[in-house]
Amino acid sequence: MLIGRIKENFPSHMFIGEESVAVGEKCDLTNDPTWIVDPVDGTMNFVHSFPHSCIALAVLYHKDVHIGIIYNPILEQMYTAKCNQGAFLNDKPIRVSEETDLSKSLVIAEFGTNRDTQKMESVLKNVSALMNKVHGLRAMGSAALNMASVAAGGADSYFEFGIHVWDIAAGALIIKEAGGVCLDTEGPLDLMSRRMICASSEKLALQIIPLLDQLKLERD
Ligand code: LIP
Repeated sequence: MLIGRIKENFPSHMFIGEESVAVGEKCDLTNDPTWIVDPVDGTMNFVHSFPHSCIALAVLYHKDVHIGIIYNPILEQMYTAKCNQGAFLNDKPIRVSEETDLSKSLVIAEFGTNRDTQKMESVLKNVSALMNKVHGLRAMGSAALNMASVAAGGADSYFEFGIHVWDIAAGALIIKEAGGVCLDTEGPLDLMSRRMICASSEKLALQIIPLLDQLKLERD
């Protein structure tokens, strides 16, 4: 529905959508104006009526995110950002926390939904590597809302191996506009690399990265 309505107004634009890729469409990020759509992020939560799922939408041009929107329709929370114009929750400005000390940080270490043995072992290694080094660990089941929580200062960092471009594109801009950082665990952010860490500061992200198991995954 979203893609159909947007196409009526922008017929030449490109689209990448979780559901479109699931039915065989290409996941090809070019320099063209591209809308990246995840109609339901946190699907497992949605199925269980756990009110932590959302719609995530990003608009990219030359592979840079220019607009990011994450909307939780259950709790009526709308996170938005435009490039160089700040980040907002329901039109009120948001900002990342000022925490830079890992031992005082609330870190989101998402489990994911893949039950592949290597993936599950990697998740457990990361949880056990971090458990006694952080103030608290969380996993709430929506990549986009996890990023929104870091942007709004409710959590200090979130990382995951196995996410897709539609899970993180909108959040990447919202985090940046809220003053935080979003990185690949092996360098600058790469939206297609299937791994990402975001944090209130680079200083905090760089304390977490060396503790993580670098799971190798096929790119989007
Ligand atoms: C899911 C995420 C979840 C993450 C999974 C998956 P879906 O998205 O939001 O937090 O752990 O890797 O990407 O499938 O619900 O859109």
